[in-house]
Amino acid sequence: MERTFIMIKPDGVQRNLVGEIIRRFESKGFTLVGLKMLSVSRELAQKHYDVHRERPFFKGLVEFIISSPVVAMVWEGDGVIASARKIIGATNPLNSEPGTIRGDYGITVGRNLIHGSDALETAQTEISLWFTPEELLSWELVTKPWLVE
Ligand code: D4T
Repeated sequence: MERTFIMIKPDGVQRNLVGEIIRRFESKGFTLVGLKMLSVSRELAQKHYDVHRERPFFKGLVEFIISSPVVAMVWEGDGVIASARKIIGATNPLNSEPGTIRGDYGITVGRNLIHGSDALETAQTEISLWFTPEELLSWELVTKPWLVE
């Protein structure tokens, strides 16, 4: 079953949006299989954003991610990776559609509230970077027959 890594960034936590963000994924019908709150180490933040290491915003991005706790999650369901990206909205919140998380709550790219894996391979890499296998649960929603035919 497809899984994706989702992180509520420090701004999402500080702005009391944890419940609202989780609600959107729950309401959609995806299954939460991993959840933890943590203060991110510089090493983990740098590894997570390694593809952006040479970009001018890299240093500020890492400082931001380690500045205050985040909520890390793994969500499961068919098509969850692409669907989560739609629920999250475009990278720059000024371009995100209303109804998306960034579109409803953000105004600037450096405070865009949430991260979601962008493809199958990155999802797998990020899940194993942020979670141990023991921290991930395999379980089935009792409502599944009412969500999936
Ligand atoms: P993440 O990875 O956080 O889900 O964001 P996206 O996948 O939507 O966008 P990204 O990888 O291009 O950017 C990663 C991260 O860097 C921040 N950022 C980005 C920034 O602070 N300034 C910038 O100019 C850009 C392009 C926001 C998201």
